[in-house]
Amino acid sequence: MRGERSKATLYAKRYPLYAKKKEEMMLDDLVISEAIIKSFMEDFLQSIKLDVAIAGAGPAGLIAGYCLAKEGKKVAIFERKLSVGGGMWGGGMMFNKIVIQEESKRILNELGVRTKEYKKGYYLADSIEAVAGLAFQAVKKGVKIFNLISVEDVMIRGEKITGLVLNWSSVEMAKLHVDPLSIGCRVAVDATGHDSELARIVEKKIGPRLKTESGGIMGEKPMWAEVGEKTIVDNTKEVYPGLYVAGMAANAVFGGPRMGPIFGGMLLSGEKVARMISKRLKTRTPE
Ligand code: 48F
Repeated sequence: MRGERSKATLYAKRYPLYAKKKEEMMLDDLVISEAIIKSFMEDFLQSIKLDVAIAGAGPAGLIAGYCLAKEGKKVAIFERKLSVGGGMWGGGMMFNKIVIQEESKRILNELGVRTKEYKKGYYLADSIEAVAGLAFQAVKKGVKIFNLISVEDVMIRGEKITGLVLNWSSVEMAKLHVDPLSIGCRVAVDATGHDSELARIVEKKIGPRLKTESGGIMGEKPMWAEVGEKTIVDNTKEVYPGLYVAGMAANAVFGGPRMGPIFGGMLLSGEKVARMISKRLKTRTPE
């Protein structure tokens, strides 16, 4: 009480214009800090053992997380950047509109994102609205998104992915020599986009043992929307025991073309990977 009184007196002296009446609540900077630290730590600890760990909060990772959470799975997404949404914000060449096809329109509409027919079979959406809708609905369904955290390695036990190895992106950017921390998962998803970073890590660490034709990463092919949008769904699958690829990472790993600012395939790929994983987790005993 004495401390509170002297704080109030000091405040009144320094900032007479803003000094509040005694009965008004005063904001305590330390309470703000404590609230943030405690709540973050609780979330992080809750995520130390997951059903599904997703690397990358682009459109494919976000929709995969949303669909898995809808099925009651404990899922977290780790995103390197400050913002989620990956390559969706910028539409095509910074014209912030995206195009989607008939089959994937229902996914955006389920999230409350508006779509407008441009020509038969082509729909437009505002890229900002699309990212906001994806992120908001994923979080509301129970997906925990950790931004500013990069996946820098994987854990492999008995020829199966059992977890992801994480570090602050700032540590990575500053090239600081700081050891990471690990989280466990029954299944992991590489939704890191063009760089297919998780599959790349597996290839680098244990050799060409991916489920691709060459055993290694086949590499993304030149732009071709028609083919890219089809192959991305076919290429969404398990690439190493316990590791699935979704979104652009799927085409990068299995050698499909890129497709530019048409995003229907990303959404269908995220939805497909969630369906495959849900089925797998239902039929197998906890690993
Ligand atoms: O690149 P990104 O949007 O991948 P996507 O969900 O969608 C691809 C489209 O945006 C576009 C396209 C459409 O035709 O081709 O490129 O497949 O999102 C990938 C996210 O993963 C993050 C990255 O910052 C981005 O937000 N990411 C990449 N590597 C890591 C990572 C990592 N090692 N750890 C954590 N996040």
